[in-house]
Amino acid sequence: MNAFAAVDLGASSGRVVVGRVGAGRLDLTTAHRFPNQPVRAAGTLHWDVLALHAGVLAGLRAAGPVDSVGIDSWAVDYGLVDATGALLGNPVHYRDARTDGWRATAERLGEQRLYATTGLQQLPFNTLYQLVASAGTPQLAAARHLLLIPDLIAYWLTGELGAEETNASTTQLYDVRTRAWATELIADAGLPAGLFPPLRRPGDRIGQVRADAGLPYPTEVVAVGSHDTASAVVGVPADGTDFAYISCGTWSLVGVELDAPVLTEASRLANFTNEGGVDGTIRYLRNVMGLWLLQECLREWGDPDLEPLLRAAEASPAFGAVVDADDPVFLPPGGMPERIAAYCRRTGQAPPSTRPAVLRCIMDSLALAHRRAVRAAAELSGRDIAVVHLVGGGARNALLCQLTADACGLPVLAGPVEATAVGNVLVQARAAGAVRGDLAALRKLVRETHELHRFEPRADATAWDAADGRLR
Ligand code: LFR
Repeated sequence: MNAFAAVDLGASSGRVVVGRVGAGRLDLTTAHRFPNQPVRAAGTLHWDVLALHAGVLAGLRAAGPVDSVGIDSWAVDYGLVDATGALLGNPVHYRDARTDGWRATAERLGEQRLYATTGLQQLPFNTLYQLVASAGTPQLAAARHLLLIPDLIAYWLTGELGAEETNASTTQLYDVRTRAWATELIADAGLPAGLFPPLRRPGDRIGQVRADAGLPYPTEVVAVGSHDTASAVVGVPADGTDFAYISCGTWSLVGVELDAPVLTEASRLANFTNEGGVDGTIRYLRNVMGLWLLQECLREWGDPDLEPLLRAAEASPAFGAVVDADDPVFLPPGGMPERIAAYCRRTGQAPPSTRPAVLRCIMDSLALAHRRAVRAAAELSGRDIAVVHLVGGGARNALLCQLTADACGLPVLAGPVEATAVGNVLVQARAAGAVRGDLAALRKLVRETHELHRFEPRADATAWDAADGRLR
């Protein structure tokens, strides 16, 4: 069997997973897992990217001989390198407040023009707004190449510069119609055109791993859907096209897979994004705040055991309080239980008074946000949806899966938890000839090799309608 290493960097941890692929076989084992701890220094929230790279190298050593390595991570963030290839400072975390003034940039460049060109949702942390926020700094002046996080790790491993296009499509500097860098927009934003390296596609060979990486075996790096959500969507075990997906981890990415972008005014106003998927597909989706709300509460409470808390949340009354999970007040780190309470007070609701009640509020609110996004995706794209696939860490959370089925009024098929690593491995395996076929064929292999959990909607639609009404 062929073996492939998937490097998957997430907002709270990274992992190196080895996928063994053969006829009808797809086995994953985690070789190494390491924390990803953002660091605030001099008022700026950074990624500790050298610690991440050290974790990647340790993981690749632990993985043993592999045919190739594929790298994915969260989107939008980048490192800048100078003419000698040296990294200019630590990459800044997308949750840093430096982009708070993003609206002025959007207005200057024109919101409609931005959407018509890039098809991207407005998120304060889009690469465009991060770069504009750093205009005039010596760092930007010295920069020769912008490397998105997976491209930076690939550069360190191989010495090759490039920009993988699923992730490039999240920058708001990429033209979704021509599938190339949006050169006019880049110029109008006052950014140097030369900063953006040539694009590469999932499945492209990037290069041999350098000897000084110290791996005890020779291997090469192959481009995958380097935006983690692009890899996760490959790993969605859907049969046919009438499905929505929720890639549920720190974020919930909720949407459908399309052949062409939806660039209508209604779509722009609904803040739906058209991100590039593997094989030229479009990931038409919305960012929902996701398990971040839960993770931040747990962090604040000193990381108690989640299972008993979730059981207590399940037993707590439904709809005690609900929040709009998409409200930007929930974006920055810190003080999450208090921010939820403040939101409730502001909207005339009694704040949840126990930890299980806070968790229940989060679960109900996330399920409601999932419902709104699934329905809007169907409406705006004209796609019929018969089933919702929920993949990623959230697939372990039976309460959230059940509430999502109830709220959407659709069956939820949960799993795989490791959809991102699955998608990363499958794109490498196909490039190596170990599996063949289109996304449908890859997904068939995922269905055949992974157990899924099915959640049927329970008939209480009116209660969800009422809760939704409370938020409007
Ligand atoms: C999920 C994700 C989302 C992106 C967010 C920030 O991990 O990649 O798709 O919007 O992180 O980069």
